[in-house]
Amino acid sequence: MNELKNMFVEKLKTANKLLVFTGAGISAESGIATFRGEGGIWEKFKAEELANFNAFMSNPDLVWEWYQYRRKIINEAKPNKGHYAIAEMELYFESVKVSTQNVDNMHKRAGSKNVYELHGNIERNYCLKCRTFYNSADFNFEYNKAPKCKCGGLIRPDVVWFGETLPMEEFALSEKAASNSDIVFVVGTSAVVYPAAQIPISGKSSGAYVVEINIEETALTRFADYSIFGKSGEILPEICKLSKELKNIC
Ligand code: BJW
Ligand code: ZN
Repeated sequence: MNELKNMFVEKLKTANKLLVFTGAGISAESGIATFRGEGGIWEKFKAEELANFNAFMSNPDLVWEWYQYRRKIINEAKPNKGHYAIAEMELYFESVKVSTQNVDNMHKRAGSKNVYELHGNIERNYCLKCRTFYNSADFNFEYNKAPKCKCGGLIRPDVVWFGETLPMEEFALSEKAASNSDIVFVVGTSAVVYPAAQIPISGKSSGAYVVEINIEETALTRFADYSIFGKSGEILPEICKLSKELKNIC
């Protein structure tokens, strides 16, 4: 165990480029529920019922209400120590990129500069018919009625549902960052949803050292070079502090 820790410290000391790949668990300590597992939002709602296009077309108001409910929680939430630690790491490394499956904006709000949003952003919406974009903050959308565009088309959240393709550029840049990184941190994700879960694996195949931070074992654990079990809001600030010491930045 100590050998693994020593190896991690050595890797951190010499690393220049980092990719931090995140999932819902990093925002759990901000009070935003995860998708799966205990306390997950999908204990109450089935994923298939809500996060896919057919569900939206057959019951747009129900799916819309689910997003409005989550938007309210996200808007009232604040980034936590884990998000801030990632943003601070930019001071200690040549490059720190964040590839997130989350739609909650927390990394940008914490100050991270290079954020790739793989599954969209809950603040944005667009019209299915004419593709006009609508930011939730600029419109007083109803809570439980899916809104219509001025052209008459239905407005949907700009997020990636099951069966839909990920934004090509964000995915390609994440894959590139994974392959170019010295360390890929994988934080708070069950790593079961593809193709996003492919990103740390691509990093590993290109020689990156993969460090997982999670409260429990995941589908990624067997690929990780080093797993740290604990809350990301506690572990990431420790790694950030250690990085500062190792890089001799006072
Ligand atoms: C902590 C913590 C703390 C808690 N500290 N840790 C069969 C096999 C393989 C693939 C497929 C298959 N059948 C279908 C597919 C494809 C499908 C897929 O992967 N399905 C699997 C579930 C089986 N993928 C897709 O459909 C994707 N598109 C695609 O493949 O396109 C190609 C294609 C096109 C057309 C036809 C066919 C193929 C799209 C996937 C989109 C996922 N969208 C969602 C919703 C986004 C919008 C929204 O937010 O509403 O994205 S689903 C949901 O899961 C969300 C998340 O980003 C994503 C991942 O979840 P995440 O982040 O890992 O969260 P959790 O809850 O799972 O885990 C939380 C973790 O945190 C846990 O490990 C905890 O322990 C930990 N934790 N507290 C640290 N304090
Ligand atoms: Zn329209």
